[in-house]
Amino acid sequence: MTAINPVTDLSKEGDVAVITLNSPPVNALSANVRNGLYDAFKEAIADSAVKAIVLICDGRTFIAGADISEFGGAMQGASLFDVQNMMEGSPKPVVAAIHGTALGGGLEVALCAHYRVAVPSARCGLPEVNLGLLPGAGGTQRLPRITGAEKALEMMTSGSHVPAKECLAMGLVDELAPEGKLKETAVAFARKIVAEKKPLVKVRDNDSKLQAAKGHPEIFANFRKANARKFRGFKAPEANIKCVEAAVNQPFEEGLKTERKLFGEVMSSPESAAQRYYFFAERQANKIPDVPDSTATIPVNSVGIIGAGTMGGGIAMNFANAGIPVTIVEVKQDALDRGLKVVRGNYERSAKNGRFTMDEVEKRMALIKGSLDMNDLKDVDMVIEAVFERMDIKKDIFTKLDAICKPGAILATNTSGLNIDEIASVTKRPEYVIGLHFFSPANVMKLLEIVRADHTSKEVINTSMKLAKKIGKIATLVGVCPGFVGNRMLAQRGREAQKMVLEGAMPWDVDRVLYDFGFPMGPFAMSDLAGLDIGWVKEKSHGETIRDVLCEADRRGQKTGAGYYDYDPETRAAKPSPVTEKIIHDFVSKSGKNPRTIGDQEILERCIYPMINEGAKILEEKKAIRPSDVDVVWVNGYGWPVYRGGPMHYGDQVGLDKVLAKMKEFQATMGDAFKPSALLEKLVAEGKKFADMR
Ligand code: T1G
Repeated sequence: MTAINPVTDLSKEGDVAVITLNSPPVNALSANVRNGLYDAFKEAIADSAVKAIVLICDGRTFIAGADISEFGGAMQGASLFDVQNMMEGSPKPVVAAIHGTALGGGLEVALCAHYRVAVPSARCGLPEVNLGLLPGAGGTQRLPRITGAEKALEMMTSGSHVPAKECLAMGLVDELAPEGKLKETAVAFARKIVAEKKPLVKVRDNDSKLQAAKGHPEIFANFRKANARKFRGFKAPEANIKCVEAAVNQPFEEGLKTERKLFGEVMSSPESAAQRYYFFAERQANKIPDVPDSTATIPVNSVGIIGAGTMGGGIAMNFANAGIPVTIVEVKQDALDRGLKVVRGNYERSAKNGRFTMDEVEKRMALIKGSLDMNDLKDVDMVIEAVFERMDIKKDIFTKLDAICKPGAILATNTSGLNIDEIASVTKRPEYVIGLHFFSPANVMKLLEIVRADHTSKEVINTSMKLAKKIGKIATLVGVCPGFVGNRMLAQRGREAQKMVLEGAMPWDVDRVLYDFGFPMGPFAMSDLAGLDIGWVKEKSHGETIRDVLCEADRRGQKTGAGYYDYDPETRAAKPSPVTEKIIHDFVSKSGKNPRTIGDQEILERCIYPMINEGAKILEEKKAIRPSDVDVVWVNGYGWPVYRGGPMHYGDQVGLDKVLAKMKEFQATMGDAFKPSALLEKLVAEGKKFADMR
């Protein structure tokens, strides 16, 4: 065994050289790895005793791509292309041995080997599109030559990690090795290639799989059309599609040039900068400075849920999906039956859509038990309360749970903004009380705001963070304050959206600006979807707000076919409503105000900048650990477009000095709702960004 460099070893199994990478955590193609590969291949190729070469990785995975943390910096060491050309041009067979994930540059390296062997648990993919990029090391030209154009389009624009068995079927992998026997299988495979004088297959030379797409531009046109909604706002998907078109219509080397040109364009785009920022933001969110990963955790093998409403049912599904038995407690049988029926309906719909079998539906339903007796929760490890947002009701429930539940059981609340310290104060175990704020639909939305109360213990925090990962959630730890992080900032946007309508803007103007910005839906369309009559009491309504007037006119949103918008009875498409327009005009003129035209830029700034400012206040008050956590909340819980990174990243991209100046301008004309936070003032004064606060 020769150590080529700190992360690369070269050894020999008889006449087969084995190059082993070991660069934790994911053998990313850092300068060290590229140098190691280059020198190791050079040595193995020059060694006359070597008849074949196997490339394998130690640790949890094969190469998971280029080292994203190197992007934006000056390129050091050997170039990836030199390594790839060395491999592909090798006069001796090169076999890539894949375990874990061969992703991005990692798969592109493997595609320069002459053969690939993988264990069944391995997965391969080109997920660069998730970073706002495209495969920039020949992957856009080599993958279609193996999978055909259509499969390559699907893989490169979805970023999917394809299981090894499917890769074998596609020809992306040549042989599967038994789990745990990858190296020996790859070495034997290499030896067989030599013995049988098998050809040194260069993927670049074989474009037979591309023939089917030649002269069929409709393949690309249809693909673009079918995904237009999904790709809206993103730059990278179109660049990936263009590369596959180049693979079909251009010779390999020309296609490579097209790839390099487009790679340069997306790499320098603000969208990719935002998506790369976001990649690390999500991983940072797991790290709690004063709660190290090694902090003890409490086993959670059974969960109780109070309330079988929309939230309770959705929350229960997350645990059943992870194989954790759940007991849902309700007060009335019909409410319980209704809740369990909704859960079964959700599962059956997933089975109908082919996500899993009806057996799986029964298996998951078997893990969800209903009860009308809170005492049935006496032995569970964790209880999550998901009832009506009233403090008195929550305090009553926590008082009872504190008496019923075993010592050491975690008592969590799904409140979306009430004071958790106050809830914890009615228990004798405030250190076991925590907020687990799920987002509706709770079985779908990825975000989980984990709310740390004054007495919540580190064990309970670490347990909750790890449990979030186990049930497939992206968690951020936040502090107790009204609305926590997400809803607190949402209120800023909501306030300004409502105010601008009272000043003359139409709801659909505000929604269009936020939709064009990248949100899936604007606040008024969202209200129509949720129902304008949530919390509205007919007897107490006297036309004091536009919403009152709309509800009094039985315009309660999509469910009544009209709200802020009119909804087409057939297609349910929303269209601006002359009725609402009249209601707003009458309401504004009755208030004595003169409606004015509000420009798109003002609409955007008045909706977004107060959110950024509120995010800064949240950081000032230490209700969030870092700016990127605020961004994780918004991207995962509130539809903030990931190609804009999140409100805090967007503030940095716009320039905090501009945000501050605009806030001050608005404050001068519209009052202290726009008062800049001290942190925003401080960062601008120091010429710093939120990104400098990490
Ligand atoms: N570069 C740098 N660091 C990386 C990395 C990468 N490619 N991938 C992961 N990490 C770090 C991550 O930040 C974390 O660090 C740790 O590894 C574990 O990651 C030329 C241009 C491989 C499926 O997009 O999808 O190749 O927080 O928590 O859940 O065409 O990581 O512990 O300090 O995510 O087990 C293309 C990105 C790059 C794959 C493992 N590749 N990675 O998931 O662990 S662009 C990707 C992943 C490219 C070429 C182009 C996942 C994973 P820390 P983790 P995990």
